[in-house]
Amino acid sequence: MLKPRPTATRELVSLDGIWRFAVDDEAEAAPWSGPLPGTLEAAVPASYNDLFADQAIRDHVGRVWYQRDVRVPRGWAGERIFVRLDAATHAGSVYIGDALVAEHTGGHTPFEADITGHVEAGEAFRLTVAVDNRLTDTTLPPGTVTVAQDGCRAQTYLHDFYNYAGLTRSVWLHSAPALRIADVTVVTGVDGTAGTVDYTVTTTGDADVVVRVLDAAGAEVATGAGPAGRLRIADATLWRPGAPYLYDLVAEVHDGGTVVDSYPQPFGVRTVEVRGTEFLINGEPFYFTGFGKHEDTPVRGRGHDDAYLVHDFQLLDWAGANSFRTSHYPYAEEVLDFADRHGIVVIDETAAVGLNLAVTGGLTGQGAQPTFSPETFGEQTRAAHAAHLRELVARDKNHASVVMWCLANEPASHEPGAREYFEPLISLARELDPTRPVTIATVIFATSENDRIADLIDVVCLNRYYGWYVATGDLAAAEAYLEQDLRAWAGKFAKPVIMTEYGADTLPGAHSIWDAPWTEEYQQALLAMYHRVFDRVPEVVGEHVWNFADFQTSNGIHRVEGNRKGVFTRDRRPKAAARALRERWRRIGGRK
Ligand code: BDP
Repeated sequence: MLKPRPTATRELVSLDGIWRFAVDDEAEAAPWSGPLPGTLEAAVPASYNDLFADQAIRDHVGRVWYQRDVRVPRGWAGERIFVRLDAATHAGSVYIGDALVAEHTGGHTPFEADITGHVEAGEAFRLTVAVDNRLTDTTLPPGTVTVAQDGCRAQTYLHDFYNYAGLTRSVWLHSAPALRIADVTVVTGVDGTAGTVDYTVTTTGDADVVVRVLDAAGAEVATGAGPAGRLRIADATLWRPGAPYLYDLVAEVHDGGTVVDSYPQPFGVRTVEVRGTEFLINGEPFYFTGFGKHEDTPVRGRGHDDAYLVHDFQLLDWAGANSFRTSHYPYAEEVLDFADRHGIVVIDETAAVGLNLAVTGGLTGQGAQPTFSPETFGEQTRAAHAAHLRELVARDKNHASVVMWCLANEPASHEPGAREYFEPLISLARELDPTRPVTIATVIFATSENDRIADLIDVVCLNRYYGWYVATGDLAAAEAYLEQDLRAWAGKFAKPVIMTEYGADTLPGAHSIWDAPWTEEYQQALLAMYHRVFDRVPEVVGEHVWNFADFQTSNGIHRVEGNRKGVFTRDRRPKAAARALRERWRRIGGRK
């Protein structure tokens, strides 16, 4: 689905701001049919949970309502008119006046509705959105809703981060011509000093398609005609990590002498390849330094925030990080656009976190039942996973920054049924995008011996907590475990290995001369220990510390104000480990 952009033929109105808000009262049959009850208002984009000083709203399990009045610009007569939600977490239903115009499940991918038949140019309408935060065994992430005797619902889930919900990303009203560009796909290659650009443009009807490639200065460097083809950019400037360069593929629909639709798709010329135990970008070995992140900030929860976006990328640069993983769900498109423009490499992850009944909120143990079965995660979960993957690839396929798809975080890949569950999804990912490697972030219970899917993926990604959940406080034992584990994976699979999670909860201000968990010295010593081991194992091609910043979790006796494995605090102040990382990563990156 194309990201809406204002062009010569398309207009865009932001619907962000303050909306009327109400928690669902199930006795009320059709809240969308008039103004919402009560006086609450909510900010969009933001998770609603932390906005109000009301525990009942924060803990609410079910639907909430957002509503505002919208006026269609008067010049839009004759255009198609759409409402587009960048995210409704986890499910959204959209009403124009009394009419239901769209329903969508999946809290981290966009959806839109053509509302042309429901609105008039120059007229106002009532826009109401129901947002449902419930997680079940067929949502991603999965969860369970229980109902207590008093009728109150409670939500549990198999991941530690807090279940923030609401209109967490921007909402748009946009126009486009009836005969228009529906989708653009760009795949690039390098041929000597030239860049090759394989493009496909789909349209809503029979149309003459013309494409032009503009360089960053706006000069035309290649042209073509027809819905698909290969263009060549002579002396192309490549998109490189740390040295990004973007072109625009301007797709046009021509009718006689007139341009009836025009859409610019930014792209970078670059290649990605896994060869042997190397991860190559533009044919050169790439070593990932960076973090697993979260979309998580005070007050806004999971809501997208441009100020934090800019600041987080500044901190990545400060720390010498060249990459991050969108753990544990697709991030806002603004984040990937920013990564494209600033040369930060992204491992793009689905929302499939928690397909593992043996892990509950960071505490580990054997699950009571098998993870993959018709009664637990079966066909329906997989169908939801496949649908989500299709939406993710459709949304993110043109981002130069995205170099790999991560299909799941810490699934029970060692349990029976894992192969049957994942094999079709891995094939689907390759079919949807033959150009990018595929991975899965592997849980500590999955060893090189018992894992059932690692041969199917391109890069072995490991989440390991030696020195924290295992061998707590014993870095010597942890070092031995880690090295043995890494060498076993590298030896068996002969693939590149990335440590996609390693870290220690750390309370800023806690200090000790001993190896004492929770202290700033311990976080630093633990990371240094991992780095010594990485430097001894040649197959290791990357290190992503868990986590960039502290983040909110559900309540639990093993969490003190959330997960504290951040190298930065939740308000982005550095812990002691930050400077040590900066020193190492800037050295690796050839900077000082
Ligand atoms: C890993 C999960 C991550 C958690 C982390 C932790 O992938 O989401 O936050 O453990 O417990 O298992 O800190």
